[in-house]
Amino acid sequence: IETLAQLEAAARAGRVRELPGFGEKTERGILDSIATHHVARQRVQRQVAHQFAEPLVTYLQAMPGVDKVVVAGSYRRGKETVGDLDILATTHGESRVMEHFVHYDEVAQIISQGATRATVVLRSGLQVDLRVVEQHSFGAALHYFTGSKAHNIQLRRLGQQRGLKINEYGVFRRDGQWVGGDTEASVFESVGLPPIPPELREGRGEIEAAQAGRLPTLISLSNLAGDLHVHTLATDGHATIEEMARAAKAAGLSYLAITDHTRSLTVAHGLDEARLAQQLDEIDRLNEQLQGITILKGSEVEILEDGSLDLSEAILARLDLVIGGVHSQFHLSSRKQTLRILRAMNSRYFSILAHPSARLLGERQAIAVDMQQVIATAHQRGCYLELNSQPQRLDLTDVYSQSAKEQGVLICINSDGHSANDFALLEGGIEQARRGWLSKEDVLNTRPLKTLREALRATMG
Ligand code: DGT
Ligand code: CA
Ligand code: CA
Repeated sequence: IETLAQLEAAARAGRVRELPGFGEKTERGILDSIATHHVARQRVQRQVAHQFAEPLVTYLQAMPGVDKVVVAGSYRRGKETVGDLDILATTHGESRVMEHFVHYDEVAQIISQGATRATVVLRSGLQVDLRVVEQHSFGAALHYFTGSKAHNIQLRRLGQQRGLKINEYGVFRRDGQWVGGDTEASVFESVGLPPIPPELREGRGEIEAAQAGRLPTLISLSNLAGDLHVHTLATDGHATIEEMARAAKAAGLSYLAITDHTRSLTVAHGLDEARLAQQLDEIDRLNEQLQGITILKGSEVEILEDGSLDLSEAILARLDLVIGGVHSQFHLSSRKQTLRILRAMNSRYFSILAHPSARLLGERQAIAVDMQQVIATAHQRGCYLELNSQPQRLDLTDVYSQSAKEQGVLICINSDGHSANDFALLEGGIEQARRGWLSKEDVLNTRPLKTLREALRATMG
């Protein structure tokens, strides 16, 4: 046995316990360690990291002598997955925050522990760094450890051009004189820039945009007027249409499209034309009863392997919108997959391309599709691309959202909700939209109902 994979295979096959000096318990121990090792090396979904970060921050903040506690790194930049958590804290007096940190109940392993820095691994496998920094360095440290590395390098270069040294301790003149770094804003100000939102700090043009006074006003959750992709009990959802509508209203939305799956997606009890027609009647009934929320008629139509849609034009014509998605045949060649999707988008009734890459984080790679062609087709055809808020999807991704925006293609941020609580997921979609430089204007479902209806009608027939 020479590799970890071979060891794992042998332990799984029960061959380790047969060795002299090894038993079943050792074998199980080996398998557990390997599993932990795998988890520790994997990137963690943002939402999962959030579940571990929040209580840890609360725990640290409750410690006497602790002032600020902030999670920096990719987490603060809103990335859809994080490698580890980078926490910064400031303290006063005799704080024992490091001791407190390494004794946190969830800590499985202490990797290192010093006076101002410690690294631990939580039981979940998530690694966490804590750094205690001086108050006057807090902004510089927050900037440095928020990253990204590409952004930091660019900013440091700007500083050098002005004779300034920028590091995690502050901003310094050549003679060593401290000129800033207590706040993040002071770091940006030292190089003549306005503050750049963490979500944009990927070294993809944000510094140039800031210099030119052209940073976008990023979208926020309160800008969303509705959600155009949810499921109900009729297929794989867990709530009725009415429950979903009431929950959408409670979430501050003014319209909601019901978009259940179609017949070919048998695992989700997809609707055939007769069941969809029944649903449309029920929506008419509910719209007469409900106040303060409008239900739109939609369908998440299967894009079949040849790019045709799973329902007849006769029934599609009765809808307010058609959202088309790929849920099968993930392994087609790039040429076939791209042709398939472009053909679907060019259908007579087609409003929004659902979760364009079909990826499931940690589970399924993105399909091989030429996303630039998809964006160009959305532009020509006059349809929209979804940014799906499911934590495992979060797709369209940041780079393509930015590209769609540049080409004038509107994005639709949807929950793809399957239960009444799922509207909370929209926050995650908004975070990714911000990483994609999107403003309110770039997002279809920030429009009031009347404008939205016009925009959808243009895609239908
Ligand atoms: P992750 O953890 O893989 O999701 O990504 P980050 O961005 O959180 O990266 P991480 O944890 O390695 O480091 C946190 C931040 O610290 C990073 O975004 C920028 C800063 N940093 C780390 N290493 C370097 C470096 O070598 N140079 C510079 N300028 N900054 C660095
Ligand atoms: Ca990190
Ligand atoms: Ca780190």
